[in-house]
Amino acid sequence: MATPTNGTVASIEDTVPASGISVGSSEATLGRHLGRRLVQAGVRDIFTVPGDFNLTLLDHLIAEPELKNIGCCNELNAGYAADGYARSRGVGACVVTFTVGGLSVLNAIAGAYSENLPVICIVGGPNSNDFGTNRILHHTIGLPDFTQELRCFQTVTCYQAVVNNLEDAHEQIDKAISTALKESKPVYISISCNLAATPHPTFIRDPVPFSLTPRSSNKMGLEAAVEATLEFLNKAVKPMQYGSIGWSVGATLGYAQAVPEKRVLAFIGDGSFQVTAQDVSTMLRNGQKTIIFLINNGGYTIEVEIHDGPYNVIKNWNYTGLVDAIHNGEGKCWTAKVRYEEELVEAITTATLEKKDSLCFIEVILHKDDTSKELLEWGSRVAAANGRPHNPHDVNIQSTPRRIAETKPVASSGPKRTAKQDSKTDIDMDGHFHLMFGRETLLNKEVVVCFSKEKAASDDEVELDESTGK
Ligand SMILES: Cc1ncc(C[n+]2csc(CCOP(=O)(O)OP(=O)(O)O)c2C)c(N)n1
Ligand SMILES: [Mg+2]
Repeated sequence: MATPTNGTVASIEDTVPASGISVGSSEATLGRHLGRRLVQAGVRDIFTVPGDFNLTLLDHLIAEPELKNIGCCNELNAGYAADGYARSRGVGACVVTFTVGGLSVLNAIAGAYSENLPVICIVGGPNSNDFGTNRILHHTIGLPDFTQELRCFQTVTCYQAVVNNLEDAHEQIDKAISTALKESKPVYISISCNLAATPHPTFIRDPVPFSLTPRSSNKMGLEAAVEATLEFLNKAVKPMQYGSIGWSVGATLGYAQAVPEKRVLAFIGDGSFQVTAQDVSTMLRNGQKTIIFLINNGGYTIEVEIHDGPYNVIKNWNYTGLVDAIHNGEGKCWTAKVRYEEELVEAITTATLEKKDSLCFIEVILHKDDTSKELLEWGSRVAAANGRPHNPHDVNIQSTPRRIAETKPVASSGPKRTAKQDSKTDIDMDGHFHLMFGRETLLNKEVVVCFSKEKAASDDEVELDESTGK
């Protein structure tokens, strides 16, 4: 057995393991170790899509009793779900397969980076023996280059661990997880597919090189800080957000998974929903009872307010029919389509009383021009900014393409944003409802405002006053 390079655990082979795990035990594998580390960091659910490079890893992760596998319909949604989960639990994780999965999840990880979320993105990677062999692997673009995926992740994560040997696996995993927590940014961990099931002495007990002590807080101090922060944010000029549409479906899935005792309300635009709709399936599969308000205004209204054209009109779907089809008789689901205020009020009443244990999907039909003044103003500002005439003297030399080899990972100690976004902030309404706003839909939806006034009555009941539909 090779000597571990991680000095903190180099001599544990002969000691009695604190966790009672012996090297011969099936719990001493790299995969099990990663699973335990995730649990120690606060992860209870992992959002996954299988692929041949990560199958063994998944076996070992789900063997960890405290870790639940939440299989998603695609990697982008798995990443968004980890984002939503991290908003609630302080950390989230997704597991995908090499390159085809990795490049799909990238957009979600970039969003998590922009929003300071510690998302641990785990990729099942190539066999350790293949590194440095110039072999062309499947699921790659056909070049003998294993670093393509890694280089993409370098730009959107604060740390990357490529685990292709057992000696420093422990150290690399700990470094990645602790960096994610410390910097509140996503990290990338690639695990060679042939190592996940392999035991090593460094995996047999739990040295804790990073602090995992629960964060305690002083209630009064916290309230004062929240108040001061809110005041500051309300005055702040909002920064441009990452704003990738489709985020809200996956993020709702992840957030709801993290707070099973609460009910999440999601307001999702029709255009955004069409990007990631599949994972309503995963919500149903996991018994979630979110209320989704699908805002059907027939297209990309935000884009209309910036610059209109035929491309902003989308195909109208039978949204309730789609959700019914996904439901397919498995799980609890209720759908409704509403056009008038009274119908909306009635649907909310049903969703919160009779159907309180079901996933409720309420399609709200709005006129395509039903937008707020703020959105109209915002649209003209964006149009003006995008339409500035070309001025060669203004062109930043950074815009000249650089060779990839020159590209450096994003410095994790870079400037922190001072103001936080509005549309993704979840609002805890007396511990009952959590509102998740589609990034692109908040600005122009009056319907959102009315719900945020309400307070639920008791811990066991979820109530919305009928007047909330106004
Ligand atoms: C992944 C991605 N693709 C394209 C865009 C550009 N975009 C911004 S808003 C938007 C339309 C959103 O439509 P919808 O969810 O129906 O909201 P609405 O504006 O109609 O309220 C699009 C296509 C984006 N932000 N993200
Ligand atoms: Mg729309």
